[in-house]
Amino acid sequence: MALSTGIFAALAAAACALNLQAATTITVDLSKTYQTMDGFGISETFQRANQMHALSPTLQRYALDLLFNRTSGAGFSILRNGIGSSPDSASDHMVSIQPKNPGGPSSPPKYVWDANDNSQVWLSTEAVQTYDLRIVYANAWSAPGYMKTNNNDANGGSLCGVSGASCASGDWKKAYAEYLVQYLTYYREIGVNITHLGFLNEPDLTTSYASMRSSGTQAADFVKVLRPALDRANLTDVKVACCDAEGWSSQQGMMSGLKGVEDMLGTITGHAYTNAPTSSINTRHPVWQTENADLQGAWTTGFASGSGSTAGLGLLWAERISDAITKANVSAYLYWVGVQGGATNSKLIRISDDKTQVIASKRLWAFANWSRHVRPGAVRVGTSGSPTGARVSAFRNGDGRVAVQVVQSGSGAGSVSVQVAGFKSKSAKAWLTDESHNCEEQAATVGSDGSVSAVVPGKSMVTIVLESDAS
Ligand SMILES: *[C@@H]1O[C@H](CO)[C@@H](O)[C@H](O)[C@H]1NC(C)=O
Ligand SMILES: *[C@@H]1O[C@H](CO)[C@@H](O)[C@H](O)[C@H]1NC(C)=O
Ligand SMILES: *[C@@H]1O[C@H](CO)[C@@H](O)[C@H](O)[C@H]1NC(C)=O
Ligand SMILES: *[C@@H]1O[C@H](CO)[C@@H](O)[C@H](O)[C@H]1NC(C)=O
Ligand SMILES: *[C@H]1O[C@H](CO)[C@@H](O)[C@H](O)[C@H]1NC(C)=O
Repeated sequence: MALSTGIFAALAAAACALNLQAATTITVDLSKTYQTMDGFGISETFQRANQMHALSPTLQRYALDLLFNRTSGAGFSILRNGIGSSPDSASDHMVSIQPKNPGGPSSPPKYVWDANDNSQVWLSTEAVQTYDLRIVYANAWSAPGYMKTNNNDANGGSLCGVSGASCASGDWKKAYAEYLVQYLTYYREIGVNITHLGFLNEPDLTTSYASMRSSGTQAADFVKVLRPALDRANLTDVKVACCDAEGWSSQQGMMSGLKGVEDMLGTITGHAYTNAPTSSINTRHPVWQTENADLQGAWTTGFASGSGSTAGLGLLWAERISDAITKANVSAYLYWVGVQGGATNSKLIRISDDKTQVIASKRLWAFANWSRHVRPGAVRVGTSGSPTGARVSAFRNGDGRVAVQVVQSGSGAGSVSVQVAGFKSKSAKAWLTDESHNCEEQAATVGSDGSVSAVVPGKSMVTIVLESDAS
């Protein structure tokens, strides 16, 4: 290895001390293409954005940078907002833009807009205007209670008017569609274009917070009304997302009911709680994993070890993202919450109890390893060869750069030589995340044949980015 600076020499010495085996060759095949990526993201729903907004200006900026900055943070490309359905803002409720029944489904609507939306207006504006985030996914957990069979936005119930759900008050499908269009219109008026719209969250779960049941067929009944309502409002570019089921197989199970509205849908969305994304969903649309987290585990900042819940370790999340992308064909992977207080791993970044600190976990840096270098529009390409114990993936970005991820779950250190057919690397960089590094640049050596070599420590994630003469 031709190492020029002291730190690289030190790294090489460390690598030698680890007694490296011969380099493993990873061959990237740019002619074998898979899904196109939309990216990575988080949510600040249920008033979590209020917690961020309440921080001191310095900490607020630090937290925003950690989420959206491509050089000092994760560079997330997707923000998932919550569309309120509650009659009030008590506890962590997301208040509806029509908290009171206007008198029936065909009565003139009585919308109320506070231009704040639990600080999601502030957060979205920052993300879009300061950090150039382009994908805003607005997602309703439920319709307001008066539109539902159980007259409550919580505790399940169904939208009045979908098959098998009739109500004395009438059919609310069109009113719900127009209500969602109005929410998007408010955002458009303040300069934030919502690009994706979801009308269900975990429709397979009845719970004490905002929740609404739906089968695939019932979702299709509503999509037939929602799509034309969006088009009438000139929101033709907005993609309808469905259905954010609680687990992957549950979402797979809803697909047959959606067959008839395939043309009206834009994105298929599922969560990974009850079942992980390990196989693809049968659709021609991009598929997103839109919510997953170590919900209740004790707070940990560790990568491969450390105190707290092992389900929150960064390396585990790097592995999960890799599997969802390579096995389940996902175009996006979202954690649940980005920033909030509290002692669990339900978020990537913790606000300390005294609110004087914002603490990033290694989960954030695991996401950063993906998100910074696999940008919206990147196409996943074929690879062969992998160090023992590692997961390997590769993408060609829109700017021509090729990003290769090596997630090494094993404890053995090694080195890799990346070869891309028909692509002569001009320069290359590698970034390391492990117990002691957070996406830090390390040595990547371009050989005379254009291949690139880098060290992959045990229990680490290394992203290698190659730039060709042509790119
Ligand atoms: C991102 O972070 C870098 C490094 O701290 C900083 O120079 C840059 O201004 C930040 N970008 C934005 C959009 O705030
Ligand atoms: C939002 O979309 C409209 C219509 O396509 C477009 O005219 C406008 O420039 C977009 N605004 C932003 C901030 O991207
Ligand atoms: C939609 O666009 C058309 C053509 O620009 C315009 O005439 C119409 O008023 C728009 N409708 C709405 C609801 O904005
Ligand atoms: C993967 O997703 C893309 C859309 O992003 C789709 O066209 C393709 O058919 C999917 N492949 C598999 C194997 O499901
Ligand atoms: C991945 O995350 C680790 C933090 O553990 C960091 O050291 C490394 O630089 C990251 N890699 C990239 C490519 O961002």
